[in-house]
Amino acid sequence: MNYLSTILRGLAMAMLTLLPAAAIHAQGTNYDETKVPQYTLPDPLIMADGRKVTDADTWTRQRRPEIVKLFETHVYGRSPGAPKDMMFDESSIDKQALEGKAIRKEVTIYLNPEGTGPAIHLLVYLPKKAKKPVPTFVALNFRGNHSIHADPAITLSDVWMRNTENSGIVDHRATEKSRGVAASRWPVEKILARGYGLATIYYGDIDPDFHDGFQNGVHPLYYKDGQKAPAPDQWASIAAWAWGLSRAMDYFETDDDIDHKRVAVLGHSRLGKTALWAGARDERFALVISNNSGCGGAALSRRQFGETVKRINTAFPHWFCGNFKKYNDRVDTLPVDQHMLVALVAPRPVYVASAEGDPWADPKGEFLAAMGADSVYRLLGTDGMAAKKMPEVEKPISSTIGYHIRSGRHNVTDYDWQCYMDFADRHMAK
Ligand code: GTR
Repeated sequence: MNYLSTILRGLAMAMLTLLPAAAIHAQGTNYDETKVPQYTLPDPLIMADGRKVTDADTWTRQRRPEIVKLFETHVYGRSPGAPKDMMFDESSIDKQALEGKAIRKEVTIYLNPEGTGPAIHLLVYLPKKAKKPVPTFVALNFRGNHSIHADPAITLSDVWMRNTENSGIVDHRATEKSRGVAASRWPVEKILARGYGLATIYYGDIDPDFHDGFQNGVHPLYYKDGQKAPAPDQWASIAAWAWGLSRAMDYFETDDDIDHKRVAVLGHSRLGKTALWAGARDERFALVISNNSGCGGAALSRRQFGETVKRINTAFPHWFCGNFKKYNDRVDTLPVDQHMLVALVAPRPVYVASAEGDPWADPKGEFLAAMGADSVYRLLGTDGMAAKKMPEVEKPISSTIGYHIRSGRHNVTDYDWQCYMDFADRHMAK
């Protein structure tokens, strides 16, 4: 009974906070462990032609690219490379931000020299007292850069955003009242005090999160003559957001204050799915963190517990590539499952986090996907995941594959951040 009420409370809260009406569902959702279908996961160490991968070189040269391609073709879609002539405009730098504790930079990333198409606004905070380039967390945000901190000097976003309650968003645009509305998820001062930088972009700068047939956002910049929408194996929104994170990395490589070899990419929920795909594709990210990413993120699709592939493709037709829809009613035929996404991060440290009151994201499925990457991590000479079964609440596992489940609902909390920074201290040493 207790568990049930935690589940119900968690669900209700999750729906109330972020979700558009279309995402309110639950009917027919399976939350019963005994009703999880029998399934066999594809083995990350068996090539499509049946050969067994027994050495690191074969993984790196053959199997890894094969799996990347499978995810591109069937799940997220192929993305273009980096634009040739990007421009970085450091539009503001304040060396006395946050009462002298921080350096704040705002950088606009233009995707071509004409500055046409979306402009991506990157907000960076660095610890003022750093003597050398700082390791940095980068994460997309849901409600605009100005929402992560009440700092009045952050430029207010002026692009489309979802009307969410109590966020000061009026007619899909941020207002002064939106400042700091998401601050509880972004412990900026604590991050800086521990010697890390923090960089963030509003995800809607890259592609607004509604289905318009891919007319806004970055997709049209890459259409061939006459093309009106991505092909079924080309990028949709999650792949575009992940691509945007790589553009932030392009900028970090030019900024001497940031240690671009020690950048951790992090994301929550749909942006956790995005962080995993970004980290899987772009090996410049040194560490990858998935916070409550669920279906299409860290959770195994084959379990069909909580949100399913069919449900996500129906509620959010623009998130995954066209081909992913083919698996709505036959996830067992997917050539990949999400443990292979986690495995693509190997041997770099990866952290998967769940919340007890977030059954929609299938905590157990998230744990099993993290564990399912263990064989690859070990093949590559790391300690993989130092657990065979799901740990108790708030007992983090801090091997190269990290994991925790905490109490509470679908959210990003100080506890999560504390675990991520401990994990980064350990695996991305300063
Ligand atoms: C939900 C969706 C989840 C998760 C969440 C979020 O509606 O079903 O997969 O991504 O949104 O991003 O907050």
